Amino acid sequence: AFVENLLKHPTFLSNEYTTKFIDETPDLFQFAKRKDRGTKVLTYIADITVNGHPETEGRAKPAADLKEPRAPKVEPGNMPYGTRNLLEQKGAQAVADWMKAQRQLLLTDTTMRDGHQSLLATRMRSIDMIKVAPAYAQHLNQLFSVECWGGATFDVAYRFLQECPWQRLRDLREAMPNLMTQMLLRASNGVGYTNYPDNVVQEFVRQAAETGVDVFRVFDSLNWVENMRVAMDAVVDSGKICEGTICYTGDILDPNRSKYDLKYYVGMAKELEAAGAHILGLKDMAGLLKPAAARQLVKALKEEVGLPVHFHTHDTSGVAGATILAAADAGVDAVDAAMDAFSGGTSQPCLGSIVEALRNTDRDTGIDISKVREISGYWEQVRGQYVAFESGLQAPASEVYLHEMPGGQFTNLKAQARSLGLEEKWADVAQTYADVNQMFGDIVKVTPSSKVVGDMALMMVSQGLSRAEVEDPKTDVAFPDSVVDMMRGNLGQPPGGFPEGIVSKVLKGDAPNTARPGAHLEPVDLEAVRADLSKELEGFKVDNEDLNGYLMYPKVFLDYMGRHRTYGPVRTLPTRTFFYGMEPGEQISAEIDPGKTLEIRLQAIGETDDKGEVKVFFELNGQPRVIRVPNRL
Ligand code: BTN
Ligand code: 3PY
Ligand code: ZN
Repeated sequence: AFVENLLKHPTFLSNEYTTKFIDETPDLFQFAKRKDRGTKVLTYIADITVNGHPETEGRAKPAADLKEPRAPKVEPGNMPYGTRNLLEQKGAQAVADWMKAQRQLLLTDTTMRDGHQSLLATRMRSIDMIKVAPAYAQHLNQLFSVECWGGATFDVAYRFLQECPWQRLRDLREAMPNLMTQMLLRASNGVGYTNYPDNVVQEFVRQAAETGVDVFRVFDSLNWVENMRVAMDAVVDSGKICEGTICYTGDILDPNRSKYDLKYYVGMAKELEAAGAHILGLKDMAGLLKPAAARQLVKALKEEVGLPVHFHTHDTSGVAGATILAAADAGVDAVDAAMDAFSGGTSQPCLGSIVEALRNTDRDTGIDISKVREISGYWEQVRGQYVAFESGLQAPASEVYLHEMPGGQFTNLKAQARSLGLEEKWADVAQTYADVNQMFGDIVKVTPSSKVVGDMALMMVSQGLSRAEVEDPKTDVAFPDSVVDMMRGNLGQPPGGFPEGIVSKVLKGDAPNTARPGAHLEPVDLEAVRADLSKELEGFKVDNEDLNGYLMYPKVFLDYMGRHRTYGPVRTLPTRTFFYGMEPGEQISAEIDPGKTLEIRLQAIGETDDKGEVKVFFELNGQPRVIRVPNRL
C-alpha cells in the first residue's frame, strides 16, 4: 500500500517530486524506513513483476533461456603489478614519463563507460561490471587504464538504475587495486550539463579522487582552456593524473574548414601543457579524425608538445580502426578501445583486433589475447541482458562526417526524432544539425554543447524552419532554453566567440557574458547545503559522496533517495530481475552486504483484488513472505 500511496501521490505524479514531498508526507517515509531491506527488495521485485519496468516497456526482451552472465574465474591472491602500483609508488608525473618511454601501444578499455554509454544508452548496471573486475585485475594488468566512471554514467546511475555512482566506483576500485581507473570530466560542467560554481567543481574532483579515480580526462565542450583550469588544478592538487584534453572537430585535411586546423590544435595542446596537464588527451568524440589526418596531427603534437598523447575515438564511420593504426604509426602513446562485444559502431574500435593488428610489430601491446576473448565472452552475455536499450544502428555511417554528432548523441537523437514523429525526416535532422553548427559559428559539439545544437536542430525540423529563416531578423523564433543559455555565455566561449548576429537575435539585444561563467557564480556554502539536505531527509546523515551527488543533480538525487527508502538495495539484483521481475518458480540470490545474501524464490502471483492490489508470494531465505502491490496496468 505504501508504494501505491507514493506513486499515486499528486506531488509524485505531477513531476514536482521535490523536497517538499518529504516534508509534507513524513508518515510515508517513516513507514518506508521501518521496513527491513529484504522486504523493500521484495516490494521492488513484486512491483516490477506485476507492472513491468517503465524503462523496458514495449522494448525488445532478452531470450527466455539467456543465462545469467558468468565472469571468468580468478585465482585468489594473485595480483600482478599494474599502472596503479606505479602511480601509488611514484606519482602522476612518473606515470606520464613512463608512458613516453614505452614502445608498446598502451590501451584504455572503455567498456564500462563510453562503450555502454554509446551502445546501450548508458544503462549498464554496476553488478555486471563488478563481477568481471577481478578478472581485469588478474589478467589485463597490461592495460593503461579502465575507463569506468564519469560522463553520462553518473546521473544515469541515480536516475534510471536506482544505484549510487560512488558505490560503483568504490567497488570497482577495490576489485582492481592494481589498475588505474579513469573518468571523463566535463571541466566546469562536472558530470552535468551546466557550469557549476568553482568550489563545487573542486569538491567534486576531490571526492572522486578520494573514492577512487586515478586518471581524469578533463575537456571543455567549447575547447576553452580558460574554462578548464579550475578542474585541472583540482586534479593536480589531488595527486591524481590530469589528462588535459583537446576535442577534435572539423577536418584538418580540408582547406575550406580552416577554423580548426593543425595550428589550432597544436596551439591548444601547448595551452594545456602550460596549464599543468600530465597527459594530452585527444578526444575525437564523433569519430571524425581520418587516418591521414591522424598521422599529421599526432606527429605534430608529439614534436611540438612534451606530453604523452592519449587518443580517443568512435567507430561510427567504420574506419576508426585505420585511424588508430595510423596514430600508432605516428607515435601516439595510448589509445582507447572497447572490448570486442562492446565495440564498433558509435562505440570505440575493437580492443582485441587492435591487439592482434599490432602483434609482432614494434607497437605490440603485450596484452594476452586469450584473456581478451575470455572477458569479451562475458561482455557478450552481459550485452544480451540489455537488448531493450540497443539502438538498432546496423551499419557504419559515413553520414557522421556531415553532422559531426558525438557517438553518444547520434543514436540518442535518432530515438528522440522518432519519438517526435520525425523518423522519416532523419536526413533533414542530420543536415539541420550541420546547419545549426555553422549558424553558431562552427563549434565543438560534445556534451553539453552538442545537446544545444541537437535541441535547436529538432526544433527547426519540427517547425519547418530553415537556417535563413532563423537568422532573418524579421522572423520571430522561440529558441530552446538551452540555446538561450549558451548564447548568454553560460557554457563559456568558443574560439572567436559566437557570431554577433545570432547572439543578438537569441538574446533580443541583451548583452552576453563573455567572461568565464564560474567567475560570477557565488561559491556554495557546502556545510549549509549538507545541513539542509540532512533536514530534508529527516536526519539522514549526508556524507560527502551524497552531498556531491546532490550538488550536481539536486532533483535526481532526491528522487533516488526517495525510491531508495522504498525499494532498498536493488542494485544487488541480477539485471534480468531488475528490469523484468521474476517468473513463478524462479529463484535468485542477491548479496545485499558482503556475506549477507537473500535467497529469493517467487512462488506465485495472485489475482487482482477489489482494491486493485495483487498479492505476490515469495520465499525469502526459506520463509514464506507475501507482498501486496497495486496493479497499475
Ligand atoms: C525510474 O525509471 O524512474 C527509476 C526506476 C524505478 C521506478 C519504480 S519501478 C517500480 C515503480 N513503478 C514505476 O512505474 N516506478 C517505480
Ligand atoms: C560525455 O560527456 O558524456 C561524453 O561522452 C562526451 O563525449
Ligand atoms: Zn567518447
